[in-house]
Amino acid sequence: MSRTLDVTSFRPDTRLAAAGAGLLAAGAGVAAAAFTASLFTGVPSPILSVGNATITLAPSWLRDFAVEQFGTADKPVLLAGIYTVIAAVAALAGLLGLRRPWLAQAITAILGLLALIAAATDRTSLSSPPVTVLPALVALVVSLVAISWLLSALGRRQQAQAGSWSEPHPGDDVGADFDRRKFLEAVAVTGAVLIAGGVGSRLLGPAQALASRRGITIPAAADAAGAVPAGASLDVRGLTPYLTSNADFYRIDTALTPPDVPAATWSLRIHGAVKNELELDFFGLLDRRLVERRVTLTCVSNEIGGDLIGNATWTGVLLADLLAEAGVQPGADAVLSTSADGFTAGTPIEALTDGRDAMIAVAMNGEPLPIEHGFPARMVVPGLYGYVSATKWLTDLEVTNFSKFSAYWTERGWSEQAPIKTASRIDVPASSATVRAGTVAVAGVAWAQHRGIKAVEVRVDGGEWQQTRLAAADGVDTWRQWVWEWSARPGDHVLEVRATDSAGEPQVVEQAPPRPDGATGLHRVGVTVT
Ligand SMILES: Nc1nc2c(c(=O)[nH]1)N[C@H]1C(S)=C(S)[C@@H](COP(=O)(O)O)O[C@H]1N2
Ligand SMILES: [Mo]
Repeated sequence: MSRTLDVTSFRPDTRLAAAGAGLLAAGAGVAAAAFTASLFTGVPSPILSVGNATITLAPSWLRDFAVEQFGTADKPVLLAGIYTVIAAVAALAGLLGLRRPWLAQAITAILGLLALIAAATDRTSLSSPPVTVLPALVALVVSLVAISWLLSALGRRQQAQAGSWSEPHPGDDVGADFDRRKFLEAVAVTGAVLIAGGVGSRLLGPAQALASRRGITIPAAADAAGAVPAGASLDVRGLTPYLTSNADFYRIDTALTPPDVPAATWSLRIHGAVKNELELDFFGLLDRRLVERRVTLTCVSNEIGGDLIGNATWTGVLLADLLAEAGVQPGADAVLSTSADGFTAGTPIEALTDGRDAMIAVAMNGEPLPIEHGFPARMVVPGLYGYVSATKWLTDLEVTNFSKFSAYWTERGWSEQAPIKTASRIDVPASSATVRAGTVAVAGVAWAQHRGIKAVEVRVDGGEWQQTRLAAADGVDTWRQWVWEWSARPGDHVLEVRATDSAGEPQVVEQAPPRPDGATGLHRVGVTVT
């Protein structure tokens, strides 16, 4: 180190204060930038942009190494690394600034410019250039002003009249009698910016996914679902609507609060037994061929007659397309999906590639996925219970074998594989209802996803099975409404329903609880006719 940059002659506490000033200035810049970013929708903080740039620029061996070493923690590790490098450079800048304030400013400016470039080239940003680079600009300005101010208060003795500084002589410990009051003032203000920015962005932080969601427009699907067939919806009071609104859709997951995953930071890795590993970001996913399909989801925990079932229009990318691109190696029989909150599901590759519309969904009923239904992306697989297929907040797909893992619910005593069982439900009359004698509409829904419903029958008091009238079919992946006109005579009666799938297989009559692979039995409703 040249003599003029030699800072070793300063007292340790002066050097500590200088390094601290560098750290504080950088911290204030980073915090103010994070706060600025959180004010906008889908604008990553400069730290995230630098992370994204690092991932883009890193040689593949390094990426592979990181993933191997840290697995799903690779991103936190990367961010920690970025913070560490910035802290080290900032502390050094502060130290060097004791002798050469312009050098500290130059180093700060270079850091800021790198952040600007990373932000400007960050394709995960939902916003356009002026807003995208605004946080980095804030980081640059705040840290530059802060370091200048802190060093001016610390590094040199102030000339009484001019307020300009004398060039120190090498070896002077100018810090020995620095303007302590001025320095503490600068520390207090910079510290306040750091704390306010940090707290502010934290407060807005949990809403990041919500803010990000508001900024997203899902492109029209190249392969649209088309209109619901006329007659798929029956006009019966009290009958469950054919399409379930997002607000009414059942929700099942292990998350106390849904993971907060803004689209800008989301990525999906498709790896394992594949020829070409894929890494997708949200916008890359939207750029692909989107399909739109109506699919009825069902929870394995749904009791006979229960309501853990809903029918929505999903938009997404076919898993078959993605797996074809990745190139599944022969012998693999499962895809292990993992969510941002660590939930896992194992799905047979067969169900993802046999021509059914298994997809990574990004929209539900024409809107970006609601946060609690998996924003930004989830799996939807027609015909399989949710716990083995419908992973929300999806982040990772590993092509593998069932023999090599045990998914979340499988570990807890549920079956490894779980196709949805044919089932039916009576919606009206409601259980224990009292109805007037005469013609009574008995109606409900029946489902056998990916096989389709061929018939629904009803019987009264254990009598003859009566054919009901089915609503128009809307493919095989959705439930089907049915109605039967009952000539109800006074008294207490028991109504029962049974469905038959399109292969002619009737639903299982024998009662069984949901565990381990779905309930069986007939839905029975007792009514009083007066
Ligand atoms: N990340 C995550 N995804 C999940 C779950 C979960 O606990 N965590 N539960 C699954 C289960 S059991 C079901 S039935 C469906 C329910 O999806 P929904 O909440 O959108 O109706 O999500 C599936 N996906
Ligand atoms: Mo479920």
